[in-house]
Amino acid sequence: MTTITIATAPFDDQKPGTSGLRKKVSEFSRSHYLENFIQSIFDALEGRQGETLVVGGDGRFYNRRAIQTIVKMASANGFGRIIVGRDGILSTPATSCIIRKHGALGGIILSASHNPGGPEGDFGVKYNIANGGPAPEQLTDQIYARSRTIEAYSILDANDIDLAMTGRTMLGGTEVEVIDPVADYAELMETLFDFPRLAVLLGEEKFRVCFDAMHAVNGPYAHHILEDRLGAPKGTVINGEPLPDFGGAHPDPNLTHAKELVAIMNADDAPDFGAASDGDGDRNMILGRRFFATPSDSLAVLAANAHLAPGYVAGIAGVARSMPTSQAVDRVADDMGIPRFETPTGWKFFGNLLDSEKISICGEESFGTGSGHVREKDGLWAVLLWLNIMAERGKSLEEIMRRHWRKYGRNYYSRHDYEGIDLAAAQSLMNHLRGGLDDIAGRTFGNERIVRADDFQYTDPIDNSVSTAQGIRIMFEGGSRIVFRLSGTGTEGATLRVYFEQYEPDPARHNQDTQQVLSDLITFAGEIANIKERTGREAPTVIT
Ligand code: VG1
Ligand code: CO
Repeated sequence: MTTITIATAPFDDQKPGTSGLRKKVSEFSRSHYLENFIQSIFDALEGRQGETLVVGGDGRFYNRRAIQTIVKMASANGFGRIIVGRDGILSTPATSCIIRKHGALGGIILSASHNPGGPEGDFGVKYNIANGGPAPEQLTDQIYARSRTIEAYSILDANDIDLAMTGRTMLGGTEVEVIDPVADYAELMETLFDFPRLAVLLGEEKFRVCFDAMHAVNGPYAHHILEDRLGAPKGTVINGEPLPDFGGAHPDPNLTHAKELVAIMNADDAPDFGAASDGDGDRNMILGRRFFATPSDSLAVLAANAHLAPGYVAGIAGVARSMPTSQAVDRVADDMGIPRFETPTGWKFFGNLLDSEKISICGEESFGTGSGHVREKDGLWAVLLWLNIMAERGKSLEEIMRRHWRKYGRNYYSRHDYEGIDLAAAQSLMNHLRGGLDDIAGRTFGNERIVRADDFQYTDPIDNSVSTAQGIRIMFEGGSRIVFRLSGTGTEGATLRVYFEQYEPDPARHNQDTQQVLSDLITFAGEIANIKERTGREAPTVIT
């Protein structure tokens, strides 16, 4: 087996976004495109000789092909050991767990998360560092810079490895180990949650669960943990087989895309608890019987009740949420007297806070929640924590949520997405808002005064790195907010996200329709940003 060096030329569009590099499969499968990006990652890593690299993906189209290429390149680039999930499968949280447990230098996750898959769909590459978390901005900037000057990449001239069988083989001077994708992760979950108690709950005929894996990566994890380990009846997990095109669906766990689960949970004989996760298994949607827990509310409930699970029995150190996430969790932190942090969108910003143990629980409005057990958001973890809380409380999900609102008040919350709009129009909309910030502050809207309008900027309290232009915030006296930002994960045109939040302390007013409550804010946002005129859209594509 020999290492060969192949001449290449830079692509100018390999800038990682909110969560790695995402492109259409047709772009990723162009000659040298994947190889250039992988070599750029390796070139940006110091001291990789002899180190361990974890490689896996969400099973989408092009996953296996890409893994064969990456394994041969990692060997040629001096990695001593490569750990690969069987059949190329590793969820994002499991990859984070495996990097940490096996002392790897890092890991490569092949996923475009909740974006559709298949030959016409999307593909993506994320690099995670030794703490198990997404590469911080300084590193992704270096990777991007390298991709602009790359002239060659190294790859081993070798046969493909057998991904179907677990076990070890040598590839050149590198040991390649194909592992069971679920085992390490399941073991970690068992240390965090009361498995015997969960087994009693899930084994009871009067408590039923439906978990929709959306034909994505979490199928094998959910089958193993919920059905095999905890004894939930077969059929508890639906759409449990990962498919290269996710069965033609959009593996995004929200009320729009997880239609099958939503129908099941709205039926007369609905189960007690429903959940779905996304393409790479890091997101979660939580449903009760005919009841939807918003991700922001779910985060607040998990923070307030985590101590009921064995892994968090000593209490939590602090919490963090991404800036657009509702302030519900802030009220919990203030009540508990623990610190809270507000970070830019993207899980990478939680890494330093978790490493330094300033926080234990964190989350995003985009169906992401997690804790210090790994350095990624974790869909199945959220499900198990909810179930552990429900087992201890002995109450329905809706009742737990309503009690929470009675104690803390309710943060009505919604996000409106305008997907696939013209990029130039989207940028000019944001620039226009940015330019008008000074005029916006001090204005009155209805009964509420705007107390502040700014472009969110974050200084990491650990390494003091500064991230600017993270979204326009308009903040009202009573705590209401409107946030505007452009997505950093799309692959077509631009996606405008507008986030709305309004606080309601009075329990007598906790039964209202969310869009109705927020309607004045929604109208105001449309006017202030000229959304219709600038995007040409009458209404959002997706409302969550
Ligand atoms: C979106 C979400 C963000 C999340 C990111 C990655 O980013 O808003 O909260 O961290 O996706 O999630 P953006 O830039 O499109 O708003 V995942 O599960 O797609 O890796
Ligand atoms: Co995801």
